[in-house]
Amino acid sequence: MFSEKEIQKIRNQFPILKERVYSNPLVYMDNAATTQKPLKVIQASQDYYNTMNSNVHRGLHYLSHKATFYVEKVREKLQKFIHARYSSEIIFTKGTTESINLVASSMDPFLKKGDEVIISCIEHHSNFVPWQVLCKKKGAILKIISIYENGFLKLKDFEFLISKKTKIVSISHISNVLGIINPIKNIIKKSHEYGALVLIDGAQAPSNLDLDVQDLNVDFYVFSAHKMYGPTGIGILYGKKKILEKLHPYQFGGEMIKNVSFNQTTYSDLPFKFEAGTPNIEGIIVWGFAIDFVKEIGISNIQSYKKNLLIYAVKRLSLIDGIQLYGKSNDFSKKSGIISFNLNKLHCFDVGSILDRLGIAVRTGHLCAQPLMEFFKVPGMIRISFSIYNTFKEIDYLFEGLLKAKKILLK
Ligand code: 7TS
Repeated sequence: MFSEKEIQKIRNQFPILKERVYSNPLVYMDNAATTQKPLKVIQASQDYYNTMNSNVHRGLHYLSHKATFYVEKVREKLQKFIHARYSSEIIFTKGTTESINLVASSMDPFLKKGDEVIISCIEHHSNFVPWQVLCKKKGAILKIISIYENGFLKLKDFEFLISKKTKIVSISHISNVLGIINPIKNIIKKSHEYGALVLIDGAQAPSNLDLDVQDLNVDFYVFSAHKMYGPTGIGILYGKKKILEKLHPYQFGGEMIKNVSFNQTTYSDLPFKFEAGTPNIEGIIVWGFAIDFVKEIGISNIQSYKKNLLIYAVKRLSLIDGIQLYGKSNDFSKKSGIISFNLNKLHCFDVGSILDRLGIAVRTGHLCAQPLMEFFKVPGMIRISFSIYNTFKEIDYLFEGLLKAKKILLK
C-alpha cells in the first residue's frame, strides 16, 4: 500500500494534475476514458521529434534505422508485457476499436450464413457494432450473453448459447461501465471446446491486471495505449501467429506487400501484413515509456492501490441516500476501479455538470454501452474511474460534491 507521500510523489510526475478548473483543483476521475500522462511520456514525444523523426522500415538512412529500431523495441516490450510467444504476434493499430474492426473484417471470408458470433450485453460499442454489422452482412447470427441484475455475466446463458456453429466469441476482460472482471479463462476454455475463436477486448485491463496471453490461451487480445498512461491513436492487436497467418489483410498499401506486379500482389509476413501505411511512429515509441512507467510502479501495486480506493469509494458512496450503484459486489477481487451510479433519478448530465464546476471530471451518459443502459432501463449513468494518482481525499471531495448536487437539484 502506498503512503500519502508516495502517491504525492507519483502525482508530481503528472503536470496536468496541477491545473485548476473553475478555480478548483482538478480531480480527474475519468481514467476509464483515458489516463493522464506522466512527464517522461510527454517529454518522450518531444524527444522523438527532436532526435529521430523519420519513416520506418523503408529508409536506408540513419534516422530511419534509428526510428525503426525503437519501434521494434517497443513491439518486443509489448510482447514481454503480455507474454506473447513471438513479437510478430503484436500488430500495431490505432487502438482497441481498430483492432476489433481488423479482426471482424478479416474474419469476413470465414463466416457463412447461419454461423454464429457470441458477445455479451455489457460490451462497449467497439465490441458490439463491428460484430452486429458483420453478422448482418453475412447472414450470421449474433448471440448475446445476458447478465444478472448485479451486472455479472450469466455463464449458464453462455453455456447454452455456445455450439459448433459459434465461430468467434468476443468479450471484454473488464467492463468499462461496471468494472467487473469477467472470468475470461473459463470462457476461452469452453469456447475452444466447441472450436470457436476468442477475442478479448482488454481496453480496461493492461495497467490493472497482469496479462499472460499464453496462459489465457486467447486467440486475440486487444487494447490501447492511452488507457495505460500512453498516447492516443495507438494500440495493438495480439493474435496467435498461426491464426493471424490465415487471416486476410485488413487494409492494403505500403509496407504490407512482398511484391506488387500489374496483375497481382503478394503480402508481407507478420506483423507487416496487417500494418498498411505509415504507422503512428511517435505513438509507438512514446508508448514504450508509458510501459516503463507502469512497470516501475508495478501492476500489482497499482492494482492493490486502486482496489483500496474502490473499496473506500463504494463505502462512502453507499452512504448517500438515493444512490443507485451498478455492478455492486462484495467480492472486490472481481472488480476494478470503476464505479457507475445514478442519484435519486436525477439526470446524469445535471449531476456531472455540477461536479465539473467543482473541478471533478467524471464521465456521464450511455458510456458507449447503450444495450447495457437498455438492460438497466436508464438513459445514462455517472461513472468514476480511478488511476494511481487518485487519492482518498479526492473521494471525500466527490462525496461532498454529490451531496451538494443533490441539494441544488432536488430543491
Ligand atoms: N472497449 C472497452 C471495454 C473500452 O472501455 C473502450 C474505450 C473501447 C473498447 C474503445 O477503446 P478505444 O481506445 O479504441 O477508444 N472506453 C471508453 C470509455 O469507457 N469512455 O471513453 C472511452
